[in-house]
Amino acid sequence: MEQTTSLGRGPAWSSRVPILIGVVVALAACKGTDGGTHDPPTPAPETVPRDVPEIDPAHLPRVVARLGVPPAAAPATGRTSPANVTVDIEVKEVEVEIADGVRYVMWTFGGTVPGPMIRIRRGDHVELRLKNHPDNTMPHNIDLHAVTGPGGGAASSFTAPGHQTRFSFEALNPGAYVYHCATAPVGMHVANGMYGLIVVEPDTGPGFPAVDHEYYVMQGDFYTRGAYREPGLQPFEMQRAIDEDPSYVLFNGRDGALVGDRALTARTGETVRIWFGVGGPNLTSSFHVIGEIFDRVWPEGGTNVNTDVQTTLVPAGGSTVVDFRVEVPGTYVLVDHSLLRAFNKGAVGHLRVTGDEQTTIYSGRELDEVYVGESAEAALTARGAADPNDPNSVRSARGGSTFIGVCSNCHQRDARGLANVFPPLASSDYLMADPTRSIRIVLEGLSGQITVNGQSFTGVMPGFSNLTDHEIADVLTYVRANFGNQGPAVTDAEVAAVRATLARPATGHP
Ligand code: HEC
Ligand SMILES: [Cu+2]
Repeated sequence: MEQTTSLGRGPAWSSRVPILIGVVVALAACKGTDGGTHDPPTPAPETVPRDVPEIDPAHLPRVVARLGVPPAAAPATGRTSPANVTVDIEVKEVEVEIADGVRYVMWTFGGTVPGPMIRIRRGDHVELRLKNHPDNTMPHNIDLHAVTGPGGGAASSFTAPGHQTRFSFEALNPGAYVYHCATAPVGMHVANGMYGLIVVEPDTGPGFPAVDHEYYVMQGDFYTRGAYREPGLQPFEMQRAIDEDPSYVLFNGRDGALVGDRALTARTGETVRIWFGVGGPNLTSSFHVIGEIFDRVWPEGGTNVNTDVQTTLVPAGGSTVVDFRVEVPGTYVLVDHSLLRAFNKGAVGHLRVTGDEQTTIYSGRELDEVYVGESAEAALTARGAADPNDPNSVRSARGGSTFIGVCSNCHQRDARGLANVFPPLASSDYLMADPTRSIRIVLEGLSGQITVNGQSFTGVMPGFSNLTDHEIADVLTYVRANFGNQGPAVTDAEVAAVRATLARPATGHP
């Protein structure tokens, strides 16, 4: 459809949405009856208005940009006329935790990944100052996709450690734009966390309609020498980056940045907006919120509005803006729907919604019954029966959750397996014979012929090295003390010792 006709820089995006939909529906209807001869002519590119007035920055009011520190979005400018906006950003190279027990040196705009969210208005004159902290080791610069001019400011802002630079630009186009460092090797600077979003509010109408919560989330891929969650200080691994084989795919630069205490929050009945960008350097994102539908999306951070979207594709160096109303309380999971990135590389965040149940929209209890079922009773009973003063009892109970979530998918809820397919863990002579071997099986997987309780199996179990030492110790303690088995607890240290003997994944990385 030639949506460009209705999408000049006219009225506010919000008020234009229903009109646009009306036009599209009407045109579709025409097509159905007379073959679509009513399609409006596509305007020649030169008629797309570039009508930002000539401004003299000296006569504009001076304001200092209020930046958004992730996951908080920058506040709306609240302005109805252009200003001369100062944006100050300091580059800091900092050693941070990328996952529990895993350290990594991030190169950052402002000390965070992503860097601060900048928010201005179309027609603003922006004075951007980049400071490179004297303790830094590298020169850096900034390329803002919102800039019209060579390199988006990169060459003008090239800054050595212990220096600062300044350049100015006029924001000609509205939208949500990525900025990033563009110093060679560019891919490495971006892979080390040097990106953020700059939002240019439209200068006509009220801009982005007001919502109750605005969050700022960016996805990036990271390339450490060690595998996902392998502890210690992990150096950047260039070959992995060239192979586009990240060990981590993360929201806001850390495994679990938006999980648990750090989850995004809202109450039922409220509207939520996520300014979502992808820094890359390599991967695109199939951005999805499990259990929600985006009521409104600005695809690619541009001017068009789409409605009722499940998953929106965001390019590397691109963005999207999604709005949705939350109706039902519970935890909603933000993911890259390329799901192994989510569940095996970290691209998971939580939105925790509190408020009254809305059972006509969603009835959680019915689903609980269907999914948990009575065969899980043993596990649930074990969890409930944990003696809080007995550490073994507590850890065995926690292991019950991992058993249900991971192992029971194949070994079955009652741990009796499936004849000829999945061997039993219940009363398993094979499991109980050798605790160290069972740790290795969980970490590395198992294939080839084995005999369990006199029955022969020739299957393939994948490894679960993504589970932490703690989770593996707990689940083995649990299965070794339930389902007709009786054996001592497995400790974190035993798991760590076995993990240390594993060959590195065969990716060619030392
Ligand atoms: C995707 C299916 C799958 C999942 C999930 C799975 N396993 Fe297995 N497991 C298998 C298969 C298949 C075998 C047999 C492999 C063979 O024949 O060589 C096996 C074998 C085993 C064995 C050795 C044989 C036995 O019965 O004692 C143990 C121990 C074991 N798994 C433990 C676990 C634990 C603990 C988990 C959860 C962390 C788990 N498995 C998750 C498929 C799975
Ligand atoms: Cu840089």
